[in-house]
Amino acid sequence: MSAIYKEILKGKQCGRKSFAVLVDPDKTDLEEVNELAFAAQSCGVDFILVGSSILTNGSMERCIKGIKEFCSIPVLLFPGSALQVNSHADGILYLSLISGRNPDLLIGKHVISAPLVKAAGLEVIPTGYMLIESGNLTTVSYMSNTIPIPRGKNEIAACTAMAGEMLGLKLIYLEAGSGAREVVPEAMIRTVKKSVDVPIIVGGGIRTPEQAESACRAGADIIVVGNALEKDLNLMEGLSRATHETVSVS
Ligand code: 1GP
Repeated sequence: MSAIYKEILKGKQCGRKSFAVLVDPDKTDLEEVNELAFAAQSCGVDFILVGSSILTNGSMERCIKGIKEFCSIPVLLFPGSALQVNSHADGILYLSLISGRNPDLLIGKHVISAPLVKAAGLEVIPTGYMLIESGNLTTVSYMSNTIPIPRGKNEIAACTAMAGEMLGLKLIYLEAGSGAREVVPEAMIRTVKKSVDVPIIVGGGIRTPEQAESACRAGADIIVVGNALEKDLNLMEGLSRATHETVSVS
């Protein structure tokens, strides 16, 4: 089994929660990337995700190199398109947007990106990506042309995650969307957690240690934060600590 996924599974098996930072190459200049990587190392961040729904003037390669210069944390691509595949990362969350019914994001883009991913020699982690309604229209929902799962529909979320697991996906990512007004509901995380054995990632709109802790208690194995840290890097220590100190009660 591949090294990064093995670590994720090990964490889940011993109830250790992981904290991941999302870096948007478009919104972060090189100096900020260096600073973030340095802080991530000292705050015990487990993974750094790099990617964005849309990339205008940023460079994946420059961003990944800027991270690796200042820390030894595994870098995972979190790609918004095949253009974001880059061999300087350690692995890729190979996303299938299973909450949506856009065939391009279920298989079309994969057909295009597969040879690039293979040539890049990345560790591939097949991930069921599920958008959850979060109070506002998010970039990812608009760009993917898909409707998120309604907040109260825990059973739909659970069945979607189960189907993803049965299709062989190794992670389930519950996504409220970058900068979401409302985070993924705890009850939904709890229901999904009971329905699948694969690790669960939760992200979108998490701004406080309390929110990270609640998501972990509900059953998240990995917490992802991007936006809040772009605004204030000092939040990293508290978010990382809250994640690492929390255990699931479900
Ligand atoms: C977005 O889940 C990630 O894809 C992180 O969201 O930027 O809102 O923290 P935020």
